[in-house]
Amino acid sequence: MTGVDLDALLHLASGLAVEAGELIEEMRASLEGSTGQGLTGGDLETKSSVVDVVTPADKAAEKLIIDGLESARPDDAILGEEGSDRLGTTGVRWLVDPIDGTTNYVYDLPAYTVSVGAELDGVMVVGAVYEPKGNTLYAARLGGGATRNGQPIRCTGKADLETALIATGFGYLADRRQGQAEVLLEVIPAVRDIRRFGSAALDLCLVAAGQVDGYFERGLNPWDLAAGAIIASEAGASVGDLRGGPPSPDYTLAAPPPLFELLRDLLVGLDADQRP
Ligand code: LIP
Repeated sequence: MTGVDLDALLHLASGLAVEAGELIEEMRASLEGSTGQGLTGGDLETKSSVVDVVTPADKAAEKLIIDGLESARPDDAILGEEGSDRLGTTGVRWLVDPIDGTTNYVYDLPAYTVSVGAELDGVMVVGAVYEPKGNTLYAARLGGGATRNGQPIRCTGKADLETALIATGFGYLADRRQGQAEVLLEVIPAVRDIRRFGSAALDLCLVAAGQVDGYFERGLNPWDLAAGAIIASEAGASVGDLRGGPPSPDYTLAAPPPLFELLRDLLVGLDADQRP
């Protein structure tokens, strides 16, 4: 990983995440005004299902971020949720989710974020997640620890299931949600409680900050999890799938090491990554 200044990558990711967050907040008023019924009342574009919506703010925020990346680092690869997909020659690939938690954005609920992460030669090296409603920036670079608004953060040391507060999420397809709910039916009695915030990037940052003990979800896209995963791991959490690999669309699990194994064993026993 020689020759790439990770601090410079993190500075770029953080600046663009905050700028995009400010843009989507500015856009909210005009978008709501255009529909007259708030964003939920308008004819929003959909993707994988009728509940997988995309707004003009998603697209505008992704354009702002991509333009900024291309201006600063024109030879990097980029993958964005709203269609950006370009190859690069530097070994750096950016993974961009312009609004993670789009449903929350549409309903004006607080938990939505802008997520900008970068991998170098396939290894996540920086992550920036900005939560505009709370003006909160989570950030990390490989080997540099994790921060929230510039202050160091650490995951909890939770080592038991019974008192663990666990975040999770559900997909856009009904059969996927059915399988996730069946798993949750077995998890809920085993833990303190469940939280469903609606943004994977935020869930991972809350693990990093010790505001939940663990998080799991099946079916995330690479851009959902990229930045939050390194923020959680730099805050001391184990982050991976259920089979000894890195976090992936198959499964993403994040928790302090003792709890990670307990949750993994529980989820493997439920075939949580084998369901639809
Ligand atoms: C969201 C994820 C969340 C998941 C939602 C959705 P999006 O991403 O961050 O964890 O439960 O179903 O996939 O679509 O808002 O970028």
